[in-house]
Amino acid sequence: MKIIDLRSDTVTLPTQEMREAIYRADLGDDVFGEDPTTNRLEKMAAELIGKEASLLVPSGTMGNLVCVLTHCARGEEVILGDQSHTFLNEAGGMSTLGGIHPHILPNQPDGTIRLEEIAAAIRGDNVHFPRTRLICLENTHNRCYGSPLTPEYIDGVAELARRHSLSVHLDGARIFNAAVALGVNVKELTRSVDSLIFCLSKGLSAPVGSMVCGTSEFIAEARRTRKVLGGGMRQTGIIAGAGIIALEKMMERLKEDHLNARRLAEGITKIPGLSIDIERIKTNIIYFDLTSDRLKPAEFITQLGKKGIKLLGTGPSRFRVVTHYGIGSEDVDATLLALNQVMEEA
Ligand code: TLP
Repeated sequence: MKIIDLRSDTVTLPTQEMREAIYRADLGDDVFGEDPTTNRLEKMAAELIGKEASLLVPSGTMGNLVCVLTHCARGEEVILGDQSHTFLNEAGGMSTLGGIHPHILPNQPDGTIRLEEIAAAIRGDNVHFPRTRLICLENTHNRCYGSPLTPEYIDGVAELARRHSLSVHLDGARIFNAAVALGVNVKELTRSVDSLIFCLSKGLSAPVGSMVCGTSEFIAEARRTRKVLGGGMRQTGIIAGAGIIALEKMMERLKEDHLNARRLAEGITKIPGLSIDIERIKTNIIYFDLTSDRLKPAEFITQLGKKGIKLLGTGPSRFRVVTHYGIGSEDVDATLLALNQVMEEA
């Protein structure tokens, strides 16, 4: 039976070309800065994203942590969304390892945080308060239905940050999905932030790796922070080789994932017992709810699993589905058929 794995775009397997690039990669010791393939990837990534320099890290989680630890000292405060991946899903790394204080503000349904709420949250100079140091944004916003933040919004936050001598970090794990969905050059989404990460291992299908991007000075410091976290790796050309193919070849096709997500979402609107807010589907992430009480959520997942469909439960009766390189148009049809059958059989 064919397995259709919709749990995440992290499940993507490397393409044949990536496997060949891994096999052929020129290698050296990256802690000495001597891995030629990694050096090439870091240069490429920085140019593509419009920053002076970049740094390969093993994961998005480490990338965000490296950035937060590089920007902030112990006792300083980070303003971030209450639905952000960094707040919800990164094991509290900033406070566990950095003594950094997260100050959460509500994410709006489109993934933004209201400017006036950010402005009101920035601390004044008072001995009672932690010092605000950084604002973090997320684009696309995973928990907010993969919503893309616009260049205008990001620039607005950055302008506010500048006025208060704060920095802005962007968790751009899926930044290319945002650029494709908005039809803008990715540099428009990154031009005003001080640092960002993006992931090679999600929609771009590389097996491992994320890139931290910023000024040369910031990246030099981030390299030290990465070492502290044990993220200084050796012959990383093995990872970078696939990463280069991800940047060269895998971006154009992200629009297919968005079309497949849209078609899947439209199909779900027609299935009795399931509910979806179709207007919110703009990239490759879908959330929908089970509204029928004929089926328990756990049973819903089990029944779909028996038909080869894997999805993620993300709330009491809420599910997440993510389209990606491993999902073709025929898989969208098969998923809709399975969803219909499971609901009819209930
Ligand atoms: N997200 C994963 C899970 O952790 C939920 C997923 O399947 O979506 N930022 C964002 C916005 C992310 O969605 C993720 C991964 C990360 C950072 C962390 O990346 P990794 O998994 O490489 O540490």
